[in-house]
This record gives sequence, structure tokens and C-alpha cells, in this order.
Amino acid sequence: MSLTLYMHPLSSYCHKTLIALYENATPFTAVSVNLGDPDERAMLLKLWDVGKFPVLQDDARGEVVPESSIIIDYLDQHYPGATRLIPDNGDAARAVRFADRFYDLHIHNHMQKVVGNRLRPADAKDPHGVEDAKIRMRAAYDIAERDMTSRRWATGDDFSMADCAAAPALFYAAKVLPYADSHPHLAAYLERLKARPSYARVLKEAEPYFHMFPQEG
Ligand SMILES: N[C@@H](CCC(=O)N[C@@H](CS)C(=O)NCC(=O)O)C(=O)O
Repeated sequence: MSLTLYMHPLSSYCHKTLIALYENATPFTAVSVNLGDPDERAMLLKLWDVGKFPVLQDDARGEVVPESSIIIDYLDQHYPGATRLIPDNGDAARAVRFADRFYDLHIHNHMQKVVGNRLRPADAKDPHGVEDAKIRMRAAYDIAERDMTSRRWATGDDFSMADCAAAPALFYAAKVLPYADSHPHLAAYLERLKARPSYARVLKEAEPYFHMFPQEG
């Protein structure tokens, strides 16, 4: 087995890459990294100086690949399976990359900001940053709601990298800024994602760690 994924079972961006790996039953070894442990943090930093996971190591090809979208692109290119994560067609591929960027940049990263604020000490909270993040998330919800009135998956009929991105973004966003009542098509899309076997497996494996998810306050 040449692939190793450095990850954490609760990490939303790691969930994104796990979905891609499970979609195609790609063999890999998962290495859980505790960033609170100096040795484990140093190991991750040695692989990717930014110090964020996921990072994929491919011993067969001598590659270290950081960044969830780039990992999925790499898997699609070098370890393809039944689910094409990025289509060959130029316009369809661009639509997938665009939707992937949309969910990462306009929902996922803002959700992280809100969650990150919960972990800050009481005297270092950032209420303005959180309010700004929530305003931007609401705007993105409106766009996604409009798109998902007519789509099964993020870009249409086919499951793709964009759905790998949407799943953890929408799952955790629902916890920090619920949208089930205001954006029913988006909420229904999340339910379809949760029912997809690849993501259902990710969620089941993460279940024992959900108590570590920081609550408001
Ligand atoms: N753009 C990166 C984001 C990765 C990211 O934010 N990872 C988080 C976990 S979900 C992380 O490593 N956090 C630890 C830290 O920032 O120290 C990607 O798509 O992989």
C-alpha cells in the first residue's frame, strides 16, 4: 500500500479527502496526527511546512501532496476508480473546480472561523470576525440553495470532487449556522450527501470524536 493520509478523524478537510478515497475504495493507510503533540506536529511540518492536514504521501511515486483539492486531483489522475472525481470534459471539469472552490472558500473556511473563535481564550474572542463570517455564509447559502433546487449533486447529475468539498462544509456549517428551515434544498442536499456510502462511512468513523467538537460559549 503506497498511500498514506496524514489526518485527524474530526478534521473537516480530511473528511473531504476521505470521501474521495472511499468513493473508489482506494487502499491507503490513515495516520492520525495530534497537533498538540510536539513530535507529531514536527512530523507533519516536515511533510508540509504549513502544518495543516490532510497531507497525502505516495511512496510509489515519491510524492507528498498537501491541500485537499490537489489531493483529490492527484487521486483522480493516478489512482482513478469508478467515480471520476474531476470529469475529462473541460467545461464540466471547470464547473467541478468552481463548485469545489465555492464550498471551500465561501462556506467551509468561514465555518472554520466561527469554530476557531470558540477555541479562543475569553479575552481574545473576535465577535466582528464571526459576524462577518456568518454574513458571508448566509450569502453563500442563498447561492447554493438556488443551485440545489434543480441539482442532485453539486454540479448536476454526477457525484464529483465538488460533493467531497460540499459534504463536510455543509455538515459542520449546519452546526454553527443552521439552515434547514431557511434553505430546504440545501438541507436536502446535505441529507443526500450523508446517505452516500462514502460520506456515511466518514461520519461513522468520526462519531467517537464528535464530543470534541467545540460548543458555543
Ligand atoms: N486549504 C486546506 C485547508 C486545510 C485545513 O484547514 N486543515 C485544518 C483541519 S480541517 C488544519 O490542519 N488545522 C490545523 C491548524 O490550522 O493548525 C485544504 O484544503 O487542505
